[in-house]
Amino acid sequence: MSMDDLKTSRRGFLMSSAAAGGALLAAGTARAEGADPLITEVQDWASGLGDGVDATPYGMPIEFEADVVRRNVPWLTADPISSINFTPIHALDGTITPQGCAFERHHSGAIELRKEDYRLMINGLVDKPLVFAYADLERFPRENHVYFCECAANTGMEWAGAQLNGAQFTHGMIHNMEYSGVPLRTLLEEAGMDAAGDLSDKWVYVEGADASSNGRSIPMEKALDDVLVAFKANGEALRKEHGYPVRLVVPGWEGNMWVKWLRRIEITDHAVESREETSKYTDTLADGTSRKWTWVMDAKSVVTSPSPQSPITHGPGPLVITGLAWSGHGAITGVDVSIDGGANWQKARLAKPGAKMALTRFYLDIDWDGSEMLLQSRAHDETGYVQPTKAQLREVRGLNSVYHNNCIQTWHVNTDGSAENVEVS
Ligand SMILES: Nc1nc2c(c(=O)[nH]1)N[C@H]1C(S)=C(S)[C@@H](COP(=O)(O)O)O[C@H]1N2
Ligand SMILES: [Mo]
Repeated sequence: MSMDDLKTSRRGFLMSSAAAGGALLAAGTARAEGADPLITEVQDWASGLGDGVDATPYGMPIEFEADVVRRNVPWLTADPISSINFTPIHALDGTITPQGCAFERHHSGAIELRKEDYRLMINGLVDKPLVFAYADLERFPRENHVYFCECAANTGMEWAGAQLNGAQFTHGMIHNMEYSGVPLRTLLEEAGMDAAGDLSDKWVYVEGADASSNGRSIPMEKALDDVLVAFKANGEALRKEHGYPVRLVVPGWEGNMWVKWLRRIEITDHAVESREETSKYTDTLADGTSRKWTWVMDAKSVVTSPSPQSPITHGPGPLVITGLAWSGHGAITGVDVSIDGGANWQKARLAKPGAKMALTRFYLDIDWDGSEMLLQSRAHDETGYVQPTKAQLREVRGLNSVYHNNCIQTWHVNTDGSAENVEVS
């Protein structure tokens, strides 16, 4: 058999098997009717050599994925130092956020702090004030946990109406990582808490080494429960922008309490009422009074695709609808998806059973008829709580709020597959 014969017969085999693939991939089948050079021709990448193993000692995503990056909305803040950027949730799948595209929120910029220069002080109502060097922290028994971190301002621009056109911008102040660290409880016990007496009315005040210090008061009950002093995320050292070398992880509670570049922990008999827990991160109600101590992030979800930055690029037929759900009160137990603006709901498939205070990935696999959709998702958590509509939230909270907006999001999907942010309240 000549080389040409071989090529012809191979091509024949591939084409017929592609055709046998059948209805599911209609567009692919149509293309296979002509000779597809990607199948029939020897390609450059198959006729030379690739990079050697030493080309990239620490790998970056391939250039074709250059779009999957954090993005800033410049008009939101006066400058990029005290600012926020957003995780490209519209382009990710699964639940773990790679550190390199996990949102950042700084009040005075991301500082560079060497492990050698790192000190963590525990003082206040302790038996013996202590200072830990980084290497000291590594000698305490460690735990691993996956948790989401959501800024309380996530979705905050959407109170008055549909505002930012993309899931990255409406819901991207969130990341979800596997942390390795020492329970805060262990370090507090090392310092001794007899001096504090009755712990039930005590607090810990935590602050960072950056100029903003971002001080927050945490009730002792939470401090002794599941708070972690973390130094690794997704297996590797924290990135500078996420608090290298050590940050606080406060599961289920608003991102502001997750103090980065953690410098000091003070046991107190009162809440400090710092800037970050009075003039900021409180919710002004309709009557002008404010809610405070709104620590827990309520259950929430969003369809990440299709969405404005992730339009449908194929015609009618099989369509994967997917998104994320989470709750600061525990595990997600279910997610409903509506394609008609909340008139009818279908149960989505959870990729894995919900885990406490961690992102849950959901899918709804539909046969799209090509007509317009008003896409929504609605989360349920283990407490029985159901994610509210925008109207329900406004009824309780009024229109003055910024933080803690966990309402149902709507994407209007057009017949051409493009999508936009709309309000269905
Ligand atoms: N020291 C310090 N910790 C901080 C902040 C800060 O500016 N300085 N920002 C807080 C806020 S408002 C949020 S939402 C989270 C964001 O964490 P990230 O930058 O890892 O996404 O960190 C919190 N911890
Ligand atoms: Mo935040």
